[in-house]
Amino acid sequence: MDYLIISDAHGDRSILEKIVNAYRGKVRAMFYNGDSELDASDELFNDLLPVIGNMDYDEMFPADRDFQDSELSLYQTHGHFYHTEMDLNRLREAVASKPATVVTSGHTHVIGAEMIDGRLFINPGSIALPKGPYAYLGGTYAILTVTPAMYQVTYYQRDMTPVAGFSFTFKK
Ligand SMILES: [Mn+2]
Repeated sequence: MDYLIISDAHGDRSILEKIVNAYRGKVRAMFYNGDSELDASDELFNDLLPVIGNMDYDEMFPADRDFQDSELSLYQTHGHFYHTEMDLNRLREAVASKPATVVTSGHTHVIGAEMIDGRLFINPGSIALPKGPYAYLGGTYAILTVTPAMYQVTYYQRDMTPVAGFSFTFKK
C-alpha cells in the first residue's frame, strides 16, 4: 500500500494540483504536512489530509492528526509546535505514548527518513522551497510503501520522477 507525503508548498498551488491529480486513486492517502498558505476550504483538501503550519492562517486546519487504517498507524504534524527546526527531541517525546509507528512532519524543508525508538520519522522536504544538503533537487515529496515486514520511503522530484538513490527500506 502506498501513501503520498508532501509539505511546505508555500503558495505554489499549481504543483499541489498537478501532484494530487496524478496520484488521486493511486495511493491510499495523501498527507499534506502544512504551510500551504491556502484556505482550508480549498478543494485540494478534498484529497490532501492537512495539518496547520506556522505560515497557515486558516484556523480550520487541524493542529495534528492521528491516522489509522488497516496497514498504517501514523502521526502527522507540521513540526513547529515541537520546534523540529531545532531537533526531533520534543516530537520524539510527544509520540512516545502514541500507537503511531510512523511519524511525519515538515517545517524544516529538509528531507529525512530515519528510525528512532522503533518509529519511522519521515520529512518529505518542501515541494517548493527546499533547504539543506539536498535542496539542489529543487523540491521533493515522498511515497511511503507499507508491506507486512517493511516500510519503504522513496523521494520524488517536482516532475514526479523518483530521485536516483533516494529510496530507503526499513524493517518494521
Ligand atoms: Mn514552511
